[in-house]
Amino acid sequence: MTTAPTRTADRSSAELIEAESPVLAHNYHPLPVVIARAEGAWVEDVEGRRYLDMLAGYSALNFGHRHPTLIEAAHRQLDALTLTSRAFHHDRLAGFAEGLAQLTGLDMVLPMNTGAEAVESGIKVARKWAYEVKGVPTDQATIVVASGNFHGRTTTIVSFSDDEDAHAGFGPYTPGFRTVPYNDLAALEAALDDTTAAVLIEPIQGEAGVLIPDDGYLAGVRELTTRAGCLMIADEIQSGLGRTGTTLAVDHERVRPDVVLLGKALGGGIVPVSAVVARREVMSVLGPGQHGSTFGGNPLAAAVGTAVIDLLSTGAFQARAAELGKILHSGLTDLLGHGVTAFRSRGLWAGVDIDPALGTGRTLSERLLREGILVKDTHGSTIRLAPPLTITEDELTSAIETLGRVLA
Ligand code: IF1
Repeated sequence: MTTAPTRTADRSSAELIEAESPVLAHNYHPLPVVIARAEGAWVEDVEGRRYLDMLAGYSALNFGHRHPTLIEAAHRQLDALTLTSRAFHHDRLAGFAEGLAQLTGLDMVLPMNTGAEAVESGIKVARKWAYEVKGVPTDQATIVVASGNFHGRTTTIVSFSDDEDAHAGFGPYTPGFRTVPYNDLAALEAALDDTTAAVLIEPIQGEAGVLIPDDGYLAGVRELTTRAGCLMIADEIQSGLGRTGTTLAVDHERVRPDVVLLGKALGGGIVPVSAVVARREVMSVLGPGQHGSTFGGNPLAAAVGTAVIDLLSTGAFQARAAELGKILHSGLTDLLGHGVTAFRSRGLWAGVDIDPALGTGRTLSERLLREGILVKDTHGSTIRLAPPLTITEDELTSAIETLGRVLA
Protein backbone atom coordinates (compact mmCIF):
# COMPACT_ATOMS: atom_id res chain seq x y z
CA MET A 1 0.00 0.00 0.00
CA THR A 2 1.61 3.29 -1.04
CA THR A 3 1.48 6.18 1.40
CA ALA A 4 0.32 9.59 0.17
CA PRO A 5 3.28 11.67 -1.04
CA THR A 6 4.46 13.72 1.86
CA ARG A 7 5.78 17.28 1.64
CA THR A 8 9.34 16.06 2.02
CA ALA A 9 11.59 15.43 -0.93
CA ASP A 10 10.60 11.82 -1.49
CA ARG A 11 8.34 12.73 -4.40
CA SER A 12 9.35 12.07 -8.00
CA SER A 13 10.26 14.84 -10.43
CA ALA A 14 6.87 14.50 -12.08
CA GLU A 15 5.04 14.65 -8.75
CA LEU A 16 7.01 17.72 -7.66
CA ILE A 17 6.37 19.53 -10.95
CA GLU A 18 2.68 18.74 -10.65
CA ALA A 19 2.57 19.81 -7.00
CA GLU A 20 3.97 23.25 -7.85
CA SER A 21 1.23 24.17 -10.26
CA PRO A 22 -1.67 25.07 -7.94
CA VAL A 23 0.46 26.87 -5.37
CA LEU A 24 3.34 28.56 -7.25
CA ALA A 25 2.96 31.74 -9.36
CA HIS A 26 3.23 30.84 -13.04
CA ASN A 27 5.75 33.55 -13.95
CA TYR A 28 8.18 31.00 -15.36
CA HIS A 29 8.08 28.15 -17.85
CA PRO A 30 10.89 25.99 -16.50
CA LEU A 31 12.37 23.07 -18.40
CA PRO A 32 11.03 19.71 -17.08
CA VAL A 33 13.91 18.90 -14.70
CA VAL A 34 13.86 18.92 -10.88
CA ILE A 35 17.34 19.48 -9.46
CA ALA A 36 18.16 18.11 -6.02
CA ARG A 37 21.96 18.19 -5.74
CA ALA A 38 24.85 19.92 -7.49
CA GLU A 39 28.60 20.26 -7.38
CA GLY A 40 30.93 22.18 -9.67
CA ALA A 41 29.51 22.26 -13.20
CA TRP A 42 27.20 19.27 -12.59
CA VAL A 43 23.68 19.05 -11.21
CA GLU A 44 21.65 15.94 -10.34
CA ASP A 45 17.88 15.60 -10.51
CA VAL A 46 15.56 13.87 -8.06
CA GLU A 47 15.96 10.56 -9.90
CA GLY A 48 19.76 10.82 -9.88
CA ARG A 49 20.24 11.82 -13.52
CA ARG A 50 23.22 14.18 -14.03
CA TYR A 51 23.38 17.25 -16.23
CA LEU A 52 26.16 19.62 -17.21
CA ASP A 53 25.03 23.12 -16.23
CA MET A 54 25.71 25.43 -19.18
CA LEU A 55 23.50 28.20 -17.76
CA ALA A 56 25.08 28.63 -14.30
CA GLY A 57 22.17 30.59 -12.91
CA TYR A 58 22.48 33.20 -15.70
CA SER A 59 26.02 33.89 -14.49
CA ALA A 60 25.24 33.72 -10.77
CA LEU A 61 27.22 30.47 -10.54
CA ASN A 62 30.51 31.64 -12.08
CA PHE A 63 32.42 29.60 -9.49
CA GLY A 64 30.31 26.50 -10.01
CA HIS A 65 27.82 24.91 -7.63
CA ARG A 66 28.93 24.98 -4.00
CA HIS A 67 32.55 26.07 -4.57
CA PRO A 68 34.35 24.67 -1.49
CA THR A 69 36.07 27.96 -0.57
CA LEU A 70 32.75 29.82 -0.72
CA ILE A 71 30.82 27.15 1.16
CA GLU A 72 33.50 27.15 3.85
CA ALA A 73 33.23 30.95 4.18
CA ALA A 74 29.44 30.61 4.48
CA HIS A 75 29.67 27.83 7.09
CA ARG A 76 32.17 29.81 9.14
CA GLN A 77 29.92 32.87 9.12
CA LEU A 78 26.76 30.82 9.82
CA ASP A 79 28.49 29.63 12.99
CA ALA A 80 29.31 33.19 14.08
CA LEU A 81 26.82 35.87 12.96
CA THR A 82 24.26 36.09 10.14
CA LEU A 83 22.35 39.40 10.55
CA THR A 84 22.63 42.60 12.59
CA SER A 85 20.72 45.11 10.42
CA ARG A 86 22.64 48.27 9.56
CA ALA A 87 21.50 49.82 12.86
CA PHE A 88 24.83 48.51 14.12
CA HIS A 89 28.24 47.83 12.60
CA HIS A 90 29.48 44.26 12.12
CA ASP A 91 32.98 42.93 11.57
CA ARG A 92 32.59 41.80 7.91
CA LEU A 93 31.43 44.94 6.13
CA ALA A 94 34.62 47.03 5.97
CA GLY A 95 36.56 44.16 4.37
CA PHE A 96 33.83 43.56 1.82
CA ALA A 97 33.63 47.22 0.83
CA GLU A 98 37.42 47.66 0.69
CA GLY A 99 37.77 44.55 -1.45
CA LEU A 100 35.02 45.55 -3.87
CA ALA A 101 36.33 49.11 -4.26
CA GLN A 102 39.78 47.72 -5.02
CA LEU A 103 38.46 45.06 -7.43
CA THR A 104 36.52 47.65 -9.46
CA GLY A 105 38.93 50.58 -9.19
CA LEU A 106 36.19 52.79 -7.72
CA ASP A 107 35.84 54.46 -4.33
CA MET A 108 32.62 53.65 -2.44
CA VAL A 109 30.23 50.70 -2.09
CA LEU A 110 26.49 50.60 -1.43
CA PRO A 111 25.67 46.95 -0.50
CA MET A 112 22.28 45.62 -1.59
CA ASN A 113 20.84 42.15 -2.27
CA THR A 114 19.41 41.58 -5.74
CA GLY A 115 20.45 42.94 -9.09
CA ALA A 116 17.27 44.94 -9.49
CA GLU A 117 17.90 46.58 -6.13
CA ALA A 118 21.37 47.58 -7.30
CA VAL A 119 19.90 49.03 -10.50
CA GLU A 120 17.18 50.90 -8.57
CA SER A 121 19.76 52.20 -6.08
CA GLY A 122 22.00 53.31 -8.95
CA ILE A 123 19.10 55.22 -10.50
CA LYS A 124 18.32 56.94 -7.18
CA VAL A 125 21.95 57.94 -6.59
CA ALA A 126 22.35 59.20 -10.16
CA ARG A 127 19.22 61.35 -9.90
CA LYS A 128 20.29 62.78 -6.52
CA TRP A 129 23.76 63.50 -7.94
CA ALA A 130 22.14 65.28 -10.90
CA TYR A 131 20.18 67.60 -8.59
CA GLU A 132 22.85 68.24 -5.97
CA VAL A 133 26.07 68.18 -7.99
CA LYS A 134 25.21 68.76 -11.66
CA GLY A 135 22.43 71.24 -10.87
CA VAL A 136 19.60 69.69 -12.87
CA PRO A 137 16.30 71.31 -11.82
CA THR A 138 14.40 69.18 -9.27
CA ASP A 139 12.44 66.25 -10.74
CA GLN A 140 13.74 67.02 -14.26
CA ALA A 141 16.57 64.43 -14.35
CA THR A 142 16.58 62.03 -17.30
CA ILE A 143 18.45 58.75 -17.67
CA VAL A 144 19.30 57.33 -21.09
CA VAL A 145 18.90 53.56 -21.59
CA ALA A 146 19.35 51.25 -24.58
CA SER A 147 16.63 49.46 -26.48
CA GLY A 148 16.73 45.72 -25.83
CA ASN A 149 17.85 46.37 -22.25
CA PHE A 150 17.27 44.04 -19.34
CA HIS A 151 17.93 45.48 -15.90
CA GLY A 152 15.42 43.64 -13.70
CA ARG A 153 11.73 43.41 -12.90
CA THR A 154 10.75 46.28 -10.57
CA THR A 155 8.10 48.79 -11.64
CA THR A 156 10.62 51.53 -12.42
CA ILE A 157 12.92 49.17 -14.31
CA VAL A 158 10.15 47.70 -16.46
CA SER A 159 9.01 51.29 -17.11
CA PHE A 160 11.98 51.63 -19.47
CA SER A 161 11.93 48.09 -20.86
CA ASP A 162 10.89 47.71 -24.48
CA ASP A 163 10.13 44.01 -23.97
CA GLU A 164 6.34 43.78 -24.14
CA ASP A 165 6.13 40.79 -21.75
CA ALA A 166 8.23 42.61 -19.15
CA HIS A 167 6.49 45.99 -19.61
CA ALA A 168 2.79 45.51 -20.36
CA GLY A 169 0.22 45.62 -17.60
CA PHE A 170 2.33 47.19 -14.88
CA GLY A 171 1.59 50.92 -15.35
CA PRO A 172 1.49 53.71 -14.49
CA TYR A 173 5.16 53.93 -15.35
CA THR A 174 8.06 55.88 -13.88
CA PRO A 175 8.95 58.86 -16.11
CA GLY A 176 12.42 60.28 -16.77
CA PHE A 177 13.94 57.71 -19.12
CA ARG A 178 14.98 58.03 -22.77
CA THR A 179 15.63 55.00 -24.96
CA VAL A 180 18.21 54.95 -27.76
CA PRO A 181 19.31 52.09 -30.02
CA TYR A 182 22.12 49.98 -28.52
CA ASN A 183 25.57 50.28 -30.09
CA ASP A 184 24.72 53.64 -31.70
CA LEU A 185 26.89 56.51 -30.46
CA ALA A 186 25.26 59.14 -32.67
CA ALA A 187 21.81 58.34 -31.28
CA LEU A 188 23.23 58.39 -27.76
CA GLU A 189 24.86 61.77 -28.26
CA ALA A 190 21.58 63.20 -29.56
CA ALA A 191 19.77 62.06 -26.40
CA LEU A 192 22.13 63.80 -23.98
CA ASP A 193 21.29 67.26 -22.69
CA ASP A 194 21.43 69.37 -19.52
CA THR A 195 18.80 67.18 -17.84
CA THR A 196 20.79 63.98 -18.35
CA ALA A 197 21.85 62.43 -15.05
CA ALA A 198 23.29 59.25 -16.50
CA VAL A 199 23.53 56.68 -19.25
CA LEU A 200 22.62 53.21 -17.92
CA ILE A 201 24.07 50.51 -20.15
CA GLU A 202 24.86 46.80 -20.23
CA PRO A 203 28.41 46.48 -21.62
CA ILE A 204 27.07 43.34 -23.35
CA GLN A 205 23.29 42.88 -23.55
CA GLY A 206 22.51 39.53 -21.92
CA GLU A 207 18.82 38.86 -22.28
CA ALA A 208 18.83 40.43 -25.75
CA GLY A 209 20.93 37.45 -26.80
CA VAL A 210 24.50 38.29 -25.71
CA LEU A 211 24.75 41.29 -28.01
CA ILE A 212 28.34 42.56 -28.07
CA PRO A 213 28.71 46.18 -29.18
CA ASP A 214 31.31 47.29 -31.75
CA ASP A 215 34.82 47.86 -30.44
CA GLY A 216 34.99 51.45 -29.31
CA TYR A 217 31.34 51.70 -28.31
CA LEU A 218 32.01 51.59 -24.57
CA ALA A 219 34.90 54.03 -24.93
CA GLY A 220 32.54 56.25 -26.93
CA VAL A 221 29.89 56.09 -24.19
CA ARG A 222 32.58 57.05 -21.70
CA GLU A 223 33.73 59.99 -23.80
CA LEU A 224 30.21 61.25 -24.54
CA THR A 225 29.10 61.06 -20.89
CA THR A 226 32.26 62.81 -19.71
CA ARG A 227 31.76 65.56 -22.26
CA ALA A 228 28.07 65.91 -21.42
CA GLY A 229 28.80 66.05 -17.69
CA CYS A 230 26.63 63.04 -16.87
CA LEU A 231 27.36 59.66 -15.33
CA MET A 232 28.22 56.40 -17.09
CA ILE A 233 26.54 53.55 -15.18
CA ALA A 234 27.62 50.06 -16.30
CA ASP A 235 25.26 47.25 -15.38
CA GLU A 236 27.76 44.41 -14.91
CA ILE A 237 25.33 42.23 -12.99
CA GLN A 238 25.49 39.52 -15.62
CA SER A 239 28.61 40.49 -17.63
CA GLY A 240 30.89 41.13 -14.68
CA LEU A 241 33.03 39.12 -12.25
CA GLY A 242 35.06 37.10 -14.74
CA ARG A 243 32.34 36.01 -17.18
CA THR A 244 33.83 37.71 -20.27
CA GLY A 245 37.50 36.92 -19.51
CA THR A 246 38.15 40.12 -17.53
CA THR A 247 36.99 41.28 -14.10
CA LEU A 248 34.42 43.59 -15.68
CA ALA A 249 33.24 43.56 -19.29
CA VAL A 250 34.17 47.26 -19.58
CA ASP A 251 37.79 46.24 -18.97
CA HIS A 252 37.92 45.05 -22.59
CA GLU A 253 38.02 48.71 -23.61
CA ARG A 254 39.84 49.88 -20.48
CA VAL A 255 36.83 52.06 -19.65
CA ARG A 256 36.14 53.13 -16.07
CA PRO A 257 32.47 54.02 -15.53
CA ASP A 258 31.38 56.42 -12.79
CA VAL A 259 29.12 53.72 -11.36
CA VAL A 260 29.27 49.90 -11.66
CA LEU A 261 26.32 47.69 -10.72
CA LEU A 262 27.13 44.16 -9.53
CA GLY A 263 25.05 41.15 -8.45
CA LYS A 264 24.58 37.45 -9.33
CA ALA A 265 28.05 35.88 -8.97
CA LEU A 266 28.95 38.36 -6.20
CA GLY A 267 26.91 36.07 -3.92
CA GLY A 268 28.87 32.98 -5.06
CA GLY A 269 25.67 31.16 -5.93
CA ILE A 270 24.93 30.94 -2.19
CA VAL A 271 23.22 34.16 -1.01
CA PRO A 272 21.85 37.19 -2.88
CA VAL A 273 24.56 39.87 -2.87
CA SER A 274 24.55 42.97 -5.05
CA ALA A 275 26.21 46.35 -4.87
CA VAL A 276 26.49 49.80 -6.38
CA VAL A 277 30.17 50.83 -6.62
CA ALA A 278 30.85 54.46 -7.52
CA ARG A 279 33.23 57.42 -7.48
CA ARG A 280 33.26 59.19 -4.13
CA GLU A 281 31.67 62.35 -5.56
CA VAL A 282 28.67 60.33 -6.69
CA MET A 283 28.11 58.08 -3.68
CA SER A 284 28.60 61.01 -1.30
CA VAL A 285 25.13 62.33 -2.15
CA LEU A 286 23.66 59.67 0.17
CA GLY A 287 23.30 60.67 3.81
CA PRO A 288 21.86 58.80 6.81
CA GLY A 289 18.23 57.80 6.36
CA GLN A 290 18.23 58.47 2.57
CA HIS A 291 18.52 54.87 1.43
CA GLY A 292 18.70 51.44 3.04
CA SER A 293 17.91 47.73 3.07
CA THR A 294 17.22 45.22 5.85
CA PHE A 295 19.64 42.64 4.46
CA GLY A 296 21.96 44.88 2.46
CA GLY A 297 25.55 44.16 3.50
CA ASN A 298 24.56 41.54 6.09
CA PRO A 299 27.37 39.52 7.71
CA LEU A 300 26.67 36.31 5.75
CA ALA A 301 26.45 38.21 2.45
CA ALA A 302 29.58 40.20 3.24
CA ALA A 303 31.53 37.08 4.23
CA VAL A 304 30.59 35.21 1.04
CA GLY A 305 31.06 38.34 -1.08
CA THR A 306 34.53 38.85 0.38
CA ALA A 307 35.44 35.24 -0.43
CA VAL A 308 34.22 35.83 -4.01
CA ILE A 309 36.34 38.98 -4.28
CA ASP A 310 39.35 37.02 -3.00
CA LEU A 311 38.79 34.35 -5.68
CA LEU A 312 38.73 37.07 -8.33
CA SER A 313 41.67 39.06 -6.96
CA THR A 314 44.27 36.67 -8.42
CA GLY A 315 42.90 37.05 -11.96
CA ALA A 316 42.99 33.28 -12.44
CA PHE A 317 39.25 32.91 -13.09
CA GLN A 318 39.32 35.78 -15.56
CA ALA A 319 42.27 34.23 -17.42
CA ARG A 320 40.56 30.83 -17.42
CA ALA A 321 37.38 32.31 -18.89
CA ALA A 322 39.45 33.98 -21.60
CA GLU A 323 41.35 30.77 -22.39
CA LEU A 324 38.34 28.45 -22.40
CA GLY A 325 36.45 31.18 -24.25
CA LYS A 326 38.75 30.58 -27.21
CA ILE A 327 37.68 26.92 -27.25
CA LEU A 328 34.02 27.95 -27.02
CA HIS A 329 34.47 30.43 -29.86
CA SER A 330 36.24 27.98 -32.17
CA GLY A 331 33.78 25.19 -31.31
CA LEU A 332 30.84 27.42 -32.22
CA THR A 333 32.60 28.60 -35.37
CA ASP A 334 32.77 24.96 -36.51
CA LEU A 335 28.98 24.75 -36.07
CA LEU A 336 28.26 27.71 -38.35
CA GLY A 337 26.22 26.38 -41.25
CA HIS A 338 25.55 23.17 -39.33
CA GLY A 339 22.47 24.36 -37.46
CA VAL A 340 24.05 27.52 -36.05
CA THR A 341 23.24 30.56 -38.20
CA ALA A 342 25.22 33.06 -36.08
CA PHE A 343 26.71 33.47 -32.64
CA ARG A 344 28.32 36.07 -30.41
CA SER A 345 30.76 35.16 -27.69
CA ARG A 346 33.17 36.79 -25.29
CA GLY A 347 34.96 34.75 -22.64
CA LEU A 348 32.69 31.95 -21.42
CA TRP A 349 29.50 33.67 -22.56
CA ALA A 350 27.78 33.08 -25.89
CA GLY A 351 24.47 33.78 -27.58
CA VAL A 352 23.89 31.14 -30.26
CA ASP A 353 21.30 31.64 -33.02
CA ILE A 354 19.84 28.35 -34.24
CA ASP A 355 18.41 27.78 -37.72
CA PRO A 356 14.66 28.33 -37.03
CA ALA A 357 13.93 25.45 -39.41
CA LEU A 358 15.43 23.16 -36.76
CA GLY A 359 13.14 24.54 -34.05
CA THR A 360 13.02 27.21 -31.38
CA GLY A 361 15.49 27.85 -28.62
CA ARG A 362 13.01 26.17 -26.32
CA THR A 363 12.76 22.95 -28.32
CA LEU A 364 16.54 22.84 -28.58
CA SER A 365 16.84 23.39 -24.81
CA GLU A 366 14.46 20.46 -24.23
CA ARG A 367 16.44 18.33 -26.67
CA LEU A 368 19.71 19.18 -24.93
CA LEU A 369 18.12 18.40 -21.58
CA ARG A 370 17.54 14.86 -22.79
CA GLU A 371 21.25 14.76 -23.71
CA GLY A 372 22.26 15.82 -20.21
CA ILE A 373 22.99 19.47 -20.96
CA LEU A 374 21.21 22.39 -19.27
CA VAL A 375 20.84 25.56 -21.33
CA LYS A 376 18.08 28.18 -21.61
CA ASP A 377 16.69 29.95 -24.64
CA THR A 378 16.40 33.72 -24.65
CA HIS A 379 14.15 34.86 -27.50
CA GLY A 380 13.02 32.87 -30.51
CA SER A 381 15.78 30.60 -31.73
CA THR A 382 18.65 31.90 -29.61
CA ILE A 383 20.15 30.00 -26.72
CA ARG A 384 22.69 31.40 -24.32
CA LEU A 385 25.69 29.47 -23.06
CA ALA A 386 27.21 30.58 -19.76
CA PRO A 387 28.87 27.65 -18.00
CA PRO A 388 30.61 27.98 -14.63
CA LEU A 389 34.12 29.40 -15.13
CA THR A 390 35.32 26.25 -13.35
CA ILE A 391 34.16 24.00 -16.21
CA THR A 392 36.95 21.76 -17.51
CA GLU A 393 38.13 21.89 -21.09
CA ASP A 394 36.84 18.34 -21.63
CA GLU A 395 33.40 19.19 -20.21
CA LEU A 396 33.21 22.27 -22.44
CA THR A 397 34.34 20.39 -25.52
CA SER A 398 31.87 17.59 -24.92
CA ALA A 399 29.04 20.10 -24.44
CA ILE A 400 29.85 21.72 -27.79
CA GLU A 401 30.05 18.30 -29.45
CA THR A 402 26.65 17.38 -28.01
CA LEU A 403 25.21 20.66 -29.33
CA GLY A 404 26.62 19.85 -32.76
CA ARG A 405 25.25 16.32 -32.66
CA VAL A 406 21.77 17.48 -31.63
CA LEU A 407 21.75 20.09 -34.39
CA ALA A 408 22.95 17.67 -37.06
C1 IF1 B 1 15.10 35.84 -14.00
C2 IF1 B 1 19.12 37.27 -18.05
C3 IF1 B 1 16.81 37.82 -17.53
C4 IF1 B 1 20.47 41.19 -15.46
C5 IF1 B 1 21.08 42.46 -15.61
C6 IF1 B 1 19.96 43.27 -13.69
C7 IF1 B 1 19.34 42.04 -13.49
C8 IF1 B 1 19.59 40.98 -14.38
C9 IF1 B 1 22.05 42.72 -16.75
C10 IF1 B 1 18.38 41.89 -12.31
C11 IF1 B 1 18.94 39.66 -14.14
C12 IF1 B 1 18.32 37.48 -14.72
C13 IF1 B 1 16.96 37.51 -14.08
C14 IF1 B 1 16.57 36.08 -14.20
C15 IF1 B 1 16.99 35.67 -15.58
C16 IF1 B 1 18.14 36.56 -15.91
C17 IF1 B 1 17.96 37.26 -17.16
F1 IF1 B 1 19.25 38.43 -18.62
F2 IF1 B 1 20.18 37.02 -17.28
F3 IF1 B 1 18.91 36.30 -18.90
F4 IF1 B 1 15.77 37.68 -16.89
F5 IF1 B 1 16.75 38.51 -18.60
N1 IF1 B 1 20.81 43.46 -14.73
N2 IF1 B 1 18.91 38.77 -15.05
O1 IF1 B 1 20.74 40.20 -16.35
O2 IF1 B 1 18.95 41.04 -11.33
O3 IF1 B 1 17.06 41.29 -9.72
O4 IF1 B 1 17.27 39.20 -11.06
O5 IF1 B 1 18.95 39.72 -9.28
O6 IF1 B 1 14.77 34.67 -13.79
O7 IF1 B 1 14.32 36.81 -14.08
P1 IF1 B 1 18.00 40.27 -10.30
